[in-house]
Order: sequence, then structure tokens, then C-alpha cells
Amino acid sequence: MFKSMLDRLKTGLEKTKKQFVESFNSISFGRKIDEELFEDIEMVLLKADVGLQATEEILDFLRKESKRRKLKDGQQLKELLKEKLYEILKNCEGRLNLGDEKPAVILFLGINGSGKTTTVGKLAYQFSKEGKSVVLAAADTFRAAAIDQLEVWAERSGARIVKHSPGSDPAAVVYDAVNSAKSRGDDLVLIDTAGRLHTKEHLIKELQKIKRTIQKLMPNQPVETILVLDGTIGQNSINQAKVFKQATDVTGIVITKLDGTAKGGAIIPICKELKIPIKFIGVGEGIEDLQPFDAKAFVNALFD
Ligand SMILES: Nc1nc2c(ncn2[C@@H]2O[C@H](COP(=O)(O)OP(=O)(O)O)[C@@H](O)[C@H]2O)c(=O)[nH]1
Ligand SMILES: [Mg+2]
Repeated sequence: MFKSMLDRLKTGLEKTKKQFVESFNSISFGRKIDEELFEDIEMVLLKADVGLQATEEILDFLRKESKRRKLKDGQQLKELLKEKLYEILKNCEGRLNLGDEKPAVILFLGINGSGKTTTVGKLAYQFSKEGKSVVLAAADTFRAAAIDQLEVWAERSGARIVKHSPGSDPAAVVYDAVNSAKSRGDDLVLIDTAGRLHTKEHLIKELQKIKRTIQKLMPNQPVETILVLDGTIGQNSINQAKVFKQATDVTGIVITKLDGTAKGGAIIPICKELKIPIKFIGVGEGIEDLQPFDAKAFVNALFD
């Protein structure tokens, strides 16, 4: 059976939603607005991993604004909360910047296991479905298995793969991939990288080398640099992201595995603290389970 995007989003956010809806139901929104209700809402937000700072700010807003608007009951307060969450998250909606030339180049970063290869595969599938020719660069040369995994996604998505032998220089793979895409007129190059580097200095050097390689071949193209974050670790991903942000210019975030966690509320502090556009969210392991981040749909899915 075909599932709509909205259904996938709702199913994907089920665990986080439970945290919201069930607690809210137990809070009973028919009741009048008092300090106890605010405290209950605070608990819900903290449990969903919205984080201390963001939760305090939201509660502050709810207290002041409900007074100003002379709200009467919990139901109205719930609407106000939805409004506030949407206002925060809409600042973080972002779309891919593919530039004006061919190929567009998208570089994927993130620690091992965050979901890079899967995201590359899902995205390759979406672009292929739109009729675009996609090249996958197997720049995670750390393990043979990583290259094999990308190869499976290339087959599933109908993309071409450029790979070297395990242990070879990732920048050389990137060179071959971008160069061949340029000469063949392919639309996109998606670059899968390794997440395990010994030190931060090593990470910075490696990323800079890859970026220089791309920019030499495509001097007028933006290098869309996507950081892939594992949604199941909630707010802990923020510190991880800061390391990558220091290492290179990150232009977008993908949050994966939101289907596997009740900590989906962490998207709020991720948005507020990192100030990097969230471009996609992963809501399952399937090839169709990657969606553009839509703040309105996200907030609605939490409360429906
Ligand atoms: N449930 C779920 N699993 C995901 C999602 N994205 C990735 N995964 C799984 O996370 C694991 C690690 O993903 P992988 O792409 O290999 O991570 P990488 O090491 O960053 O390349 C795999 O088992 C994926 O199937 C998602 O959105 N939802
Ligand atoms: Mg991988």
C-alpha cells in the first residue's frame, strides 16, 4: 500500500508524539490555566528533550502571552504552544542549494552510524525519480563494507557509483566523481564520507581537502555541506554538531531516525542553538522515509 508523505511523517513521529499527546491528555486541556498546568507542560517538554533553556523560554512566552490574550482554558493554551513551536521551527526550514551549474555537489558529514549512507541513498532515489542523473561518490574509504553498502543504494536508486579501493584517499574519489559527472553532464554528485577520524585536526584537514578538490573542479558552484545527526541521541547531537561546525562551513542539517525516538523535541534546541537550516528529516529505514523538513507539518504531527 502506498503511504502519503503525511502518513509517513505521522508514523515516524509516533514516539515523540506519544510523549506530547499522552502527557497532554493526562494534563487535561479542559482545565483552567493555572501554575500547575504550566508546570505540567514544562514536564512534557523536558521529557520530549526540548531542553532546559528552550523549555524555559517557551514557558515564559506561554505565561505572558496567555495573560495578554486573556486565554481561558488549557485547549487555548495548547494552540498557543503549537503557535510558538511553529514560530521557532519555521526559522530553521531550509531547502537544498544546488547552484546553477551541473553537477550540483552535496557533501555529507557526520559521525559513524548517524545515517549518512542511508540518507545519500534515499536522496539519490528521490532525485532519480525526478529524472535526474545522480552520481554517488564512495568517499568513505575506511571499510570495504561502507563501499558495498553505498553500492547497494546505487542499485536501488539507479545512480552511478564512483569508488576506489578501501583505504584510498577520499579526496581522490571525490575528484573522480565530480570530474566524471562534469564531463558526462550528470545533474548531481552526492558524496558519502567516513565519520571516524582520529582527531579534530585530522577531520578539519580531510574536509578541507575534499572541499578544495570540489571547488577546483566547480569554482562557481556552492558546496552544499550537510551534517547528518542521529535523532535518537536527542540534544546530545548539539555538541557533536558544534565540532563539525568548527571544522567546516555546514550549510544544512538532516536529522535521522526520528521514528526511533521519543526525543524528537530536541529538534527545537538543535534549531535554536545551531542556527543551521534543517533540510530533511529521516522518519524510517525505507527508501521513501526522507522528507523535506516542514515546520508546520512537523508541529501538526506532534499534536494531531
Ligand atoms: N529507523 C531509522 N533508521 C535509520 C534512519 N536513517 C538511518 N537509519 C539506520 O541507521 C543505521 C546507520 O545508518 P548508516 O547510513 O549506515 O550510517 P552512516 O555510518 O552515517 O553511514 C542503519 O542501520 C540505517 O538503516 C531513519 O531515518 N530511521
Ligand atoms: Mg556510511
